[in-house]
Amino acid sequence: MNIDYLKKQISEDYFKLYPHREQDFEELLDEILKYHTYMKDDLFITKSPEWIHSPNTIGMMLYVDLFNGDIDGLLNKISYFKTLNINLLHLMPLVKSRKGDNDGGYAVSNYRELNPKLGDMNSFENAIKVFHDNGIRICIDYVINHTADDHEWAIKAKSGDKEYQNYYFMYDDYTIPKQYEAYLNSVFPKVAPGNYTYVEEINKWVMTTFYPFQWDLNYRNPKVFKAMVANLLFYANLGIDMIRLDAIPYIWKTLGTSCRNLPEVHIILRIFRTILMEYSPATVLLGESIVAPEIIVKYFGNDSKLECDLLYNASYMVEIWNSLATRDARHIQNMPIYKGNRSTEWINYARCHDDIGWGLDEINLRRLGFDPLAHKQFLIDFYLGNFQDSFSIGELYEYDPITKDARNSGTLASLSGLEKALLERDNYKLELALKRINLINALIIFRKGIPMIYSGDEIGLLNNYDYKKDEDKKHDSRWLHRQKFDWGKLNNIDKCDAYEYFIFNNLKKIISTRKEVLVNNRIIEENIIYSDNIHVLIIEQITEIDDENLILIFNFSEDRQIVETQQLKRQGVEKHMVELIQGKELNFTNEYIQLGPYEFLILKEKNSCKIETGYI
Ligand code: OTU
Repeated sequence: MNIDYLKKQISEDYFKLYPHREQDFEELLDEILKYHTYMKDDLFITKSPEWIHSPNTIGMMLYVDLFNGDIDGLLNKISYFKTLNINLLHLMPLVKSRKGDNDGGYAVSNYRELNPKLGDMNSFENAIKVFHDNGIRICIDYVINHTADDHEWAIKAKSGDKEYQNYYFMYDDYTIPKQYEAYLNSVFPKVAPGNYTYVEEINKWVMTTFYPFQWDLNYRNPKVFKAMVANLLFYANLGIDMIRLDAIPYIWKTLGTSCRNLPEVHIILRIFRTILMEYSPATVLLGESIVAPEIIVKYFGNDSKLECDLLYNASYMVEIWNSLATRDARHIQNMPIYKGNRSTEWINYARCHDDIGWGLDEINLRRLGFDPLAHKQFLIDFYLGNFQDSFSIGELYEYDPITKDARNSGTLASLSGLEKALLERDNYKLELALKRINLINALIIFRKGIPMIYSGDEIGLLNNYDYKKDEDKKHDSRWLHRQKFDWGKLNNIDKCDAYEYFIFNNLKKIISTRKEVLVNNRIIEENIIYSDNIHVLIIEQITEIDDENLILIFNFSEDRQIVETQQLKRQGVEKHMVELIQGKELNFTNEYIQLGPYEFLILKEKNSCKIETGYI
């Protein structure tokens, strides 16, 4: 690491945030040097972040305790990950969090101690090595917007220590908080309305954008910035490959603004990125910003000023659910394909530990003739299961009885119709639900980017209603889809009449096909191919190797669909192709391509096709 070079790289940005704080800047650089001396040489499986572009990289996110008890339990399941070809694990918050409600671990009491139920830092560090030896990379959360109210800094602040009170936003009365509130929305309007909490012990108002026990950190204080950089380097030193920065849009606050997505956030991310690039180039940053599509993409930065290496493709996720409810693929089709710069990738996912918020592109909706408000209401009702003929069973999250606004909770399987089909003992609906799940998996695994599977979805776990009995969880319907992994169900993946068999083995096949077909190759660009059929999405994937391009076709409806080959030919697709999952051939001399309910086709030109195809 060349500290003088780094200094040159970050100084301009640093002084934008902290004008005239030369002393603090020197302290930051000293801190970076200090951490560097602790760094072990053999930590990283690769020294470059290139692995994020490899089509081989397939992720799974899970809560360590819910998955298999603790870190040792996780290590025992390495062969399970290998069966599915999973080689990137996002371990949900695993550092110490407050007792009682802790927002699923997102209220951190100590960034450097493991949740004692899971193990300790030493065993975790060893586990990372074992995972690396097995070719599995590790991602963990870094909750940077707030700490828990029992973090050491918060405790010191509560004891009256002015230095630590300045780590947060604290006011003696409600005057300034009120001025802030005039411009702010609530993130959790139902369970945690407002952005400030009165803390009796110190008779002060504390900024708490999320839950009242999550205290917002004050990045205007260079000491906070330095401490948070130090934690970042601590994680890099552990050998963590990917650091998920939680809730990035919120980290900088300015009175009189929405306190979301402010320019200073980008500066902070740029500095984080630049430090890591020099400090440990193989460690990548995944930014979590679930906001409007055109705002999300800005967190990639640009070619000269990189920010996050990876971002959640939240817009794609929402468009998948939207197109499934409407059976109208135009929504996804018209979604702008935001290109990050060369060194970035999207994380493609269908479900995660959070709710689905319906942040659709309003201009696109209007263009298609939908009223955005009414349409959002339709989606909320549809995935709740209230809408007539909806296949879904879910719950509302953060329902506002006045505006009727809400988000939706539920597992991939339940939102896709599996729970309803089983309840109604309807084999036809069951068949459709399974096909829908399969389609969703193909949509996230075949697109450019890193697919991230939410643990449990690979065996079709249904909604779990037990959280309603838990005092600390019952107010938060996201627990509907956060449940213990059901290892008993895994026995069913070998029984060919079980739905777990269908879901698991098809997913496995989709993943292995992606790996085989893109071996030594990578997708560099995606283009939409238009047809008259609004239920069908067609994507052309241009790959690095000429003549190895792919055509993906997805039917979003439960009806048979037809695409005229003439329309594809007009857009340059004129080949004798092979479908890679099923093995069938498609000859474009036929007038039509026919698609069954929710069928998808992964097509490659026949002549270039060397891989073995065939159904599971
Ligand atoms: C994240 O989500 C986490 O994923 C949640 O599980 C946490 O509760 C939360 O942060 C607080 O730590 O509002 O509904 O734009 O959307 O950060 C989920 C980003 C959330 C926010 C996101 C947040």
